[in-house]
Amino acid sequence: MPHPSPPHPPGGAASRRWRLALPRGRRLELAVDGRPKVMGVVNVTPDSFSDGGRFLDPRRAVEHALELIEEGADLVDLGAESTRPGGGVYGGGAAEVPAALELERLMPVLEALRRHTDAPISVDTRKGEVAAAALAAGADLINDVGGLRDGGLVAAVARHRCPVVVMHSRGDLATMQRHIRFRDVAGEVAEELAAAARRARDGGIDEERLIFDPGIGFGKTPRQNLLLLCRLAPLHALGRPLLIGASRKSFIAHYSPSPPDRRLGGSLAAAAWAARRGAAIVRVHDVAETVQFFRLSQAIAEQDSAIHYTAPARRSRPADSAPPTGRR
Ligand code: HH2
Repeated sequence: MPHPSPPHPPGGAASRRWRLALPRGRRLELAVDGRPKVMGVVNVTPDSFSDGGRFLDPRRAVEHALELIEEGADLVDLGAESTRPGGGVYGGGAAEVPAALELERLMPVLEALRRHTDAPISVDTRKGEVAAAALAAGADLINDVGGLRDGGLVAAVARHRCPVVVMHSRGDLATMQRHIRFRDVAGEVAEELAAAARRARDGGIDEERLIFDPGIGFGKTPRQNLLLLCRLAPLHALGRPLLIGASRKSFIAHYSPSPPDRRLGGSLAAAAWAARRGAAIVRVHDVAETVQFFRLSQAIAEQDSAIHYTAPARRSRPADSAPPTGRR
């Protein structure tokens, strides 16, 4: 008798879809379906933890962003300030960058990239002044690792009616890895993101513009990062799409010592768990490899569900143990 399918791993989130409106009438379709959208990282910084200095030249940064789109990135994330936390396993934190310098690095890249592509462009910033200028220059969404603590940023997002990634973190970058205390990390992160959602609502941002992110590596121990990847249910209960950014982060090296540019295996393992637990977007440095990973995972899964598995036979010699009639 045919068996419907072999047991799939437990813990998959219920399937859901969202259509987020982008500026100029475009849309970003997101879903919980095991195949997250891939956000490619472009750091226009001298000091980012994994690619600092590589794309500080605006031409190189634009070329790199276009390469990532060519490789299959669904959206790109431009950042002009490193947000590497200080303390713990992370060493010294990144230096805080004044808005004027962040804009000086960002704007030539954003403006040129906007002329070359219609792909969604996200800008990774914590500052209202930078968010407002970026949105006026054609950015499609804001990625705020500050969790909507800057009133100017909230106002800019509300005015432009664009999506915003609201990432969880506590305290400031310099100290967040030093005083880490959670009793129930996923539950508390979800509660604090719900508080950010209230700040959004009070500042005039519609709920349907929010994307939540637990902030892997931001004020969390390596084990807490694993716990978050395993248990996204309290964040799903907020009812919005989730983004996970685990790519090349230091917790990978905690379990498998390696420099940032040798953490692809760990990054893919984390992306796979994020997908399995229902992330709608993964933020990654290695776009081609991540896209290939998800395409193959999906192809294997589809093949797997097309196979008619047979129940263990009750006869003394089951049919599928008969000697092969041809070469295998
Ligand atoms: N991580 C980093 C930066 N921005 N944004 C979101 N939403 N989620 C993240 O996990 C996240 C983020 C850190 O990575 P990177 O940009 O490569 O490094 P740096 O901050 O040193 O530039």
